[in-house]
Amino acid sequence: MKIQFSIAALALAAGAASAQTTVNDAWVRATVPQQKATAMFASVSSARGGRLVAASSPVAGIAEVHEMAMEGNVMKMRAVAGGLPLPAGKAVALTPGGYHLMLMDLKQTLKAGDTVPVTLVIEGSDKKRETVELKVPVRTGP
Ligand SMILES: [Cu+2]
Repeated sequence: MKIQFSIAALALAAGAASAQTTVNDAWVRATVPQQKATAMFASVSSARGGRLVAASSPVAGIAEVHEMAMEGNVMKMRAVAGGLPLPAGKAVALTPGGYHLMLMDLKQTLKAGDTVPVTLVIEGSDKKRETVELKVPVRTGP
């Protein structure tokens, strides 16, 4: 039992050492029944730089990176074409009113205290893809 635990810990440590993307302070905004969309917010940083090119979650039919932009004098959101740039070593904030990971076609109500699995795919400048698996807490606000 003790030996198995040590091996598992070693594997985790190796995974963390090779990962170049870190995600901090992730949360998903809670929804009310019948609500079909929400968003995930987080701080994402890539050690060597890359782009957040894809995302998915079992609770959503569609997950895509959005940005807020002024159209005339109306603030609208739209998908970020070509993925979200992650400059090397610099944390990129996904925040209410800014970039966010839009979760659409929701399959269930997300209540505060729930945990939502989210997968992010980051493409490095060397075109290698890294997958980051998250367990994201659901909250009513920041
Ligand atoms: Cu959006």
